Amino acid sequence: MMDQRPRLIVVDDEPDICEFVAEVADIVGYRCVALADARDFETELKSAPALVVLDLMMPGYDGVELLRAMARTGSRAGVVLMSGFDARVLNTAEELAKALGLSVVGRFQKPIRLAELEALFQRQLGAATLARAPRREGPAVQRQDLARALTRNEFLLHYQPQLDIASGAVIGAEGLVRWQHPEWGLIFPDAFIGLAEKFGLIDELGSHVAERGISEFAELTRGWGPITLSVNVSAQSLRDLEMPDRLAALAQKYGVPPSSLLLEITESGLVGELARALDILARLRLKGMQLSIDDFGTGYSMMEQLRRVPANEIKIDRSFVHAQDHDEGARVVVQKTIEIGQRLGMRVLAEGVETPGQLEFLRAHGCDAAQGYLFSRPLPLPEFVAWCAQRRAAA
Ligand code: G
Ligand code: G
Ligand code: MN
Repeated sequence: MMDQRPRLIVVDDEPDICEFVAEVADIVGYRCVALADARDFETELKSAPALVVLDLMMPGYDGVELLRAMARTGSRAGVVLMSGFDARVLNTAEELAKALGLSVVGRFQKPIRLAELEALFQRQLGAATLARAPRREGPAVQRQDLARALTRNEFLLHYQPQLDIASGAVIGAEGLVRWQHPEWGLIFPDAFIGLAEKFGLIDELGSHVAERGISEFAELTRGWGPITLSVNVSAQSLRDLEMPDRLAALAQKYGVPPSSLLLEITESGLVGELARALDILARLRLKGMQLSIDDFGTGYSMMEQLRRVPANEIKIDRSFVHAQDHDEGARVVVQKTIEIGQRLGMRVLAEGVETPGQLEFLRAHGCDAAQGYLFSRPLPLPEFVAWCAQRRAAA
């Protein structure tokens, strides 16, 4: 039988890297071709790979030539760039690839972390499978697909740990929804949240996610002491006046203190009917739940958000956390956000922390908490349980 798995090509002159990438790709579900020598690259491109992972700098050849070859042959593969050089080289290569009409889906500075690579491959695999799903006209996912998935209970949560920076203790987790489709495999939220909103199914999906999260979390953390569960709230659900009562009832049903629930709100939640959104936010707090401002710093007015949302936590957007390495502006935003948040009595959490350097910077500026691939990618429940157990045993 033909191997139906999407193909992935990795090109790197370091055999260890090739092997590492190939192993991760295989576990996630790709058929991988590893090339230590770039001469065979164009031949391999003919097999229409879904992903191409490229080292930018190889003896006698460079990644830029390979990018040109991809453009010349009209390749539609997602490109993942790797480099041992600093971030600026990657920036330039990424700009070039985009200018050539290629789609850059990831970039890595060596050393490459397993968690990051695995997360990227999984996400792309879901997208590749959806793109190839036998489809009618119209959007890849239709209302009936989502409605059926709700009745079949196909939405589940992956959990990503959140750590106290000073003590290293696990203080919470963010629950992130995934759709486990029986044929298409694991699908990430970018591919269906917007559609659920459009089809008017987002409130129902939100309730599903909340119930699943709260019940699993209650079971999991029994006897652990205080730990919080964060869930993302769609901007649209800030029009759903029943939401605070529904969440409070769920907390009660599963014996979870409402204060262990953190609802993550983004700025877009405040652009609709403001009075209604504020009514809902106020009542969530009055019922004992906590609020977190997600993606902080990316909105048009941070001050306005801080004034309006009775938040307990600010999550610094990962773009600022990453740019910290090479962008003074980003460093200032991070420092000032920590300062302002703490002055206003909020906890400040940095998201998307990927390197020890980023963590050190955050620690040096007194940031409270962190979340990111440096610690763990979002994990399926059993793996999250194992991760926490190991972490607690090591402490
Ligand atoms: O989980 P990922 O790893 O892919 O998340 C991508 C985006 O999807 C994030 O911006 C996150 O806020 C959003 N998201 C994840 N889970 C949920 C959810 O349960 N509800 C809503 N509305 N958005 C979610
Ligand atoms: O804030 P929001 O809910 O948008 O963020 C959640 C998203 O961030 C999810 O897609 C999750 O998989 C992703 N994510 C979590 N940790 C990291 C990280 O360290 N780096 C990057 N690039 N993404 C991360
Ligand atoms: Mn979030």
